[in-house]
Amino acid sequence: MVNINKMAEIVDDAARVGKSIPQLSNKYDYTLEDAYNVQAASFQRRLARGEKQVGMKMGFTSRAKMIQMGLTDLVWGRLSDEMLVEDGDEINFNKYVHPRAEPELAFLLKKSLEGPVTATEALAAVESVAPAIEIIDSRYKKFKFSLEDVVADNSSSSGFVLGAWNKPDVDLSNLGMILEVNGHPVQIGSSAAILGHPVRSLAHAARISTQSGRKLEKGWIIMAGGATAAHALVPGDYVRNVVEDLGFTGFTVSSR
Ligand code: 0L1
Ligand code: MG
Repeated sequence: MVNINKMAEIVDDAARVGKSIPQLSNKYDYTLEDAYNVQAASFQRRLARGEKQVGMKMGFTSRAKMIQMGLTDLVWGRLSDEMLVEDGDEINFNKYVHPRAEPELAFLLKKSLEGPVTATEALAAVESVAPAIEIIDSRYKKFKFSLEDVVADNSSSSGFVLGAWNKPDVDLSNLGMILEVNGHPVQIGSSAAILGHPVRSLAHAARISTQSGRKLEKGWIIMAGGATAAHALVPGDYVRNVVEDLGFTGFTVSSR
């Protein structure tokens, strides 16, 4: 028997204190629809604690990510204001289970976006675009999960870092993206790896979010998804995502 609220409590507690849990699918037989309901209920617990939804993340948008995790479906998750890590700030490794970083692009919306929309219509709703890093942190032991498990766990969403906002008049189709740790490239990719063009990811986000009952809101931030595989973090790392024509953003991992 699927108990959405109980499952939501389990993943939310694990995320709140940064502890690992067994996969929910070891104990519960549940569908993808149930998994998104668990995600919604778990995010509701964040809202009840005073957090605010500020956007949405798209996941598994590149082949490299799909291959790394062995899953092939797009997933999405919800972003709260509490997940924002200021550009140049420090994160405490001990608050995470096993954090990883992904080089991404983020879109800021100047108007709401209701799907389905074309990529051109999606781009017309963009106020600005920024180099970004997603900090993912699966709450499951050894970063192993089924599609349902990862969706229930807010698609591993944990933090996001944003660089300076740029006008969206740059050609976003094939920008070089380098994820560096302590000045050394650890992942090299292109914005083209994000569904062929990152604006496609935004159009998918509008469609999926609308289908699930909420359009994308004006002022929301949409994380387009990783352009490369994710990189595992350790204390002492200074992580940067450098994006051609857009600039860079970064953060430090401490163990305090
Ligand atoms: O691309 C992504 O952000 C996917 C996140 C979920 C899977 C993972 O934890 O790697
Ligand atoms: Mg991501």
